[in-house]
Amino acid sequence: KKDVKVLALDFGASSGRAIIGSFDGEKISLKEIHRFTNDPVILLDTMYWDVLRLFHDIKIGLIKAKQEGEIKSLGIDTWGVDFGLLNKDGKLLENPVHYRDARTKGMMEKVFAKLDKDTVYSITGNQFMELNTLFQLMALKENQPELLQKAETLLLMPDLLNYFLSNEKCTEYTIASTTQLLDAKNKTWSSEIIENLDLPKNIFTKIVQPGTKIGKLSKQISEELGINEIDVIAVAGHDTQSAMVAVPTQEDDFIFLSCGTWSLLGTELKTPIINETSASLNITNEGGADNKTSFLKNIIGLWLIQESRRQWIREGKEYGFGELEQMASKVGMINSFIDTDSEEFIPAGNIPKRIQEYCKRTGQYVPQNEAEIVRCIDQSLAVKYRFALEQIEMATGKKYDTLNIIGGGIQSKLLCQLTADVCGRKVVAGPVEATVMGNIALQLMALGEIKDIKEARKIIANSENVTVYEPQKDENWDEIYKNVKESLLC
Ligand code: LRH
Repeated sequence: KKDVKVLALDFGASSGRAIIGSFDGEKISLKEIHRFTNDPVILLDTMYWDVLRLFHDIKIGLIKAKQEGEIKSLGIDTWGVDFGLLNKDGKLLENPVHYRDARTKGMMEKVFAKLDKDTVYSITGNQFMELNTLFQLMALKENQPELLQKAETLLLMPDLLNYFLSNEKCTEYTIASTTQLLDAKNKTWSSEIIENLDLPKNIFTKIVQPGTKIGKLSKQISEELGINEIDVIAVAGHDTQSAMVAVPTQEDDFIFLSCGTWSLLGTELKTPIINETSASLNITNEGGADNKTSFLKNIIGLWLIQESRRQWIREGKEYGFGELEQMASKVGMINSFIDTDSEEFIPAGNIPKRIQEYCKRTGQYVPQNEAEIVRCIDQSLAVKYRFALEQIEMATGKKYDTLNIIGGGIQSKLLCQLTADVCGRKVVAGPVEATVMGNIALQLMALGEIKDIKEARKIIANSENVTVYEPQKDENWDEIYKNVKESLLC
């Protein structure tokens, strides 16, 4: 049997990992060789990504990979929207800033004063979120114009890390589509947006499709680490889109929920839907692999639990995620729901306190302890998933009976079951390492080992077990959903 090995480097907002994928012609098996936390650093008044530390962890991953036999290539995926700026010598001008930094406050209005909201949506088809690259660049224009003047190149996070490894500067298409600067139909940078906002046009690099071999590991790094100059492949640089490749289905029409720090719920389309309905529902069109479009809602996701956990650690109480879910499943239904995407939950800080204040303000039962807070988050996410699902159905005119959940969030059985119950649909959960699986499959496609995405999905379905959750009717979820929707979500 054959044994082709590639290295996936997957960076989430809370942790990263280096995983070797081995393909024997039928199945992909994974071996995690390095896992590390991704800890943003607040310095003075700015929240940064610790990009040097992340690059150091790539190097550790590469060193550990040496023990695994011949590796053909590597691929990197990260979260969306964030970037680094390079000067004329190709050096980093400033540490990349975290999308949760407050610099984008009020920047939407500033952008819309120059180019109206409808035009921006009709070009990009992107959901408006203050954290999008467009609004981050507006913040730079307003407050650090000298930085933009000095910038010769803008590289989004996966492209920046690819550049550090290979010296090649380019922008991968799926990550470009998270910026709100891309023309969704032409798949090119939008000169209309760039010119109207007076952004420096020259900083944007050429766009390459996922699956492109962009270069080799640089001589300098291969000498430093004592490894071969393997291929550096642009996978779907946007983690959500690498994950999409791993949805274990052979259907053309399906609903997915990519469940990690963020929850991305939507469907896959051949071409973007950009019309009045999608605009009024603020649904995003994101570029995917294989020229597909992901038509989805960005929902705040497990960030609420991750950041609550950090808060409890700050208070001297350290719980594991599994432990928190166990505690929450013992609580049973409580009369406390939040709109998970309410503004106050975006910045880092004391999320449990903000949840309690929200429940008090809206006249509901106030969760009293860690277990009840997690229960409230899981119930509220499940309600938000149904809300998003209905919006996607409204905009596509289709009905979907199964929800495919992929990513780390499926480790919470409580969340999967609640989602099935509240949505009244069957949930198929898996694979847990969807992003890594997709990243690996895209490398194998670039190497000519896998034919296309359909084959990749079949191989991945063959490689991983899924868990099915049937909707239970132990609560009157239709009624509860209707009440929460009317009082909190509309
Ligand atoms: C998820 C994600 C999501 C958003 C956010 C910034 O990791 O990529 O799709 O773009 O991060």
